[in-house]
Amino acid sequence: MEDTKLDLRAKEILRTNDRGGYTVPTAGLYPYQWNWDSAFVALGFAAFDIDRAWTEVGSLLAGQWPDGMVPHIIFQRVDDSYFPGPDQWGTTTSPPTSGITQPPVAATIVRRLHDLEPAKGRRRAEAALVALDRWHEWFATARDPAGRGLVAIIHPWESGRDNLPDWDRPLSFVDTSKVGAYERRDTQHVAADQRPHQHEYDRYLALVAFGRDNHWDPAAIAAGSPFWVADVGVNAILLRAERDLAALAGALGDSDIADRATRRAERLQDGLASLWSDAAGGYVSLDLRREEHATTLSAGAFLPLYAGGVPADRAERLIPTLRHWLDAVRYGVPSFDPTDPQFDPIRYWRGPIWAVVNWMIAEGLAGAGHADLADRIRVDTRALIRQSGFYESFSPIDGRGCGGKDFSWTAAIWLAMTA
Ligand code: 9YW
Repeated sequence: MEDTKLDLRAKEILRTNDRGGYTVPTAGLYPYQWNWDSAFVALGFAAFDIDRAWTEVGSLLAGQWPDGMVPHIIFQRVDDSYFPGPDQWGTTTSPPTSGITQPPVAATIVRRLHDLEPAKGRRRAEAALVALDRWHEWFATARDPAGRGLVAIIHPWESGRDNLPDWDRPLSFVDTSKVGAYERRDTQHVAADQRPHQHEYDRYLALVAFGRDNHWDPAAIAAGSPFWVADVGVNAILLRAERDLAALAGALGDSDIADRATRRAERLQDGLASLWSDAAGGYVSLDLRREEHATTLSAGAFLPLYAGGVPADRAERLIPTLRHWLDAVRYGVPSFDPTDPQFDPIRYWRGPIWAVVNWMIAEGLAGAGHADLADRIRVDTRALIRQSGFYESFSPIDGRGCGGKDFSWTAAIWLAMTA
């Protein structure tokens, strides 16, 4: 298909997945509103309908909990085609939500929406600014009670990179003996070899039960969650989001929020530095219960470049690694080290390429003075979509589309990379 037709198709996918003020990631597989999907969807809508982009941000932030958390799923309209649904989460909001969060990319996108048309977006940017500051403050307190500059995730789903090999070891300590019988829905929509394994799902559900049994109380979760890990992706995305929030607050004249975001960013900058592993040759996640760094690199290793502030000697190690990865596959960027035996080109976050991750890595590379590599990644992303369509993810080996089709955030990134 020609690019102009793909532009139209991308817009059509966003319109079709729009359920009235919020957008589902894809029909069937994911029938609700997901947190970071909605943020990227807003970026996509911004290319042709800025009002609709702000509406997406508004419906996402309307799901914010009283304590500041913005949930990972908002169950806007109950739909049995997805499991686990509202009953398993046992939350008490209306509409119901899950009990966990997702990568906080929203502030970065909101800053962009504001900057596109500052006068027009002012009122909605001011409303979003307050909600985003509360969410980031929740991260700093609920997820970093010791103040070490690293926020913890309590579930692999919070990383947005569900079955990354990084979680295998921390998950191995999760007790599944009380997980009863259940029926997975994901494998009814997508081939099982492109989805997490059953033993992972059992652990995902055990962690949902832990949170539900503790009424999603942040203190109880911080004290006892069997999974308490500093994901390099979430920490880098949050650091970038804090910097963008500070800039947005500055533009809107809110010095209190600008100061708070700047202070939180400084703390995160120190924390992120501690995720560097000389042995792995890059930034990796850290199991905070056992003080164990992950031993292999994922695409998350490059996200500190997107956060900004990576020291030159570390950047000088990351860039050749990225080039080496790109030499090992046909398309970049694989979600996991393609030279590692755990790499699997079609199994979800253990190898496939994700357009949204490519967007962040390309932004980071461009900002760090590597325009050539940023361009290469944007070219690859667009080539994948031209070859296979708007899939959820893509094989780095042959470019085939994996997971769900007509996927909102893939359409959004097509539009964002064209604009
Ligand atoms: C699930 C919606 C979500 C993404 C996540 C992705 C997947 C849901 O889909 O999680 O049921 O596994 O891993 O990043 O937000 O697109």
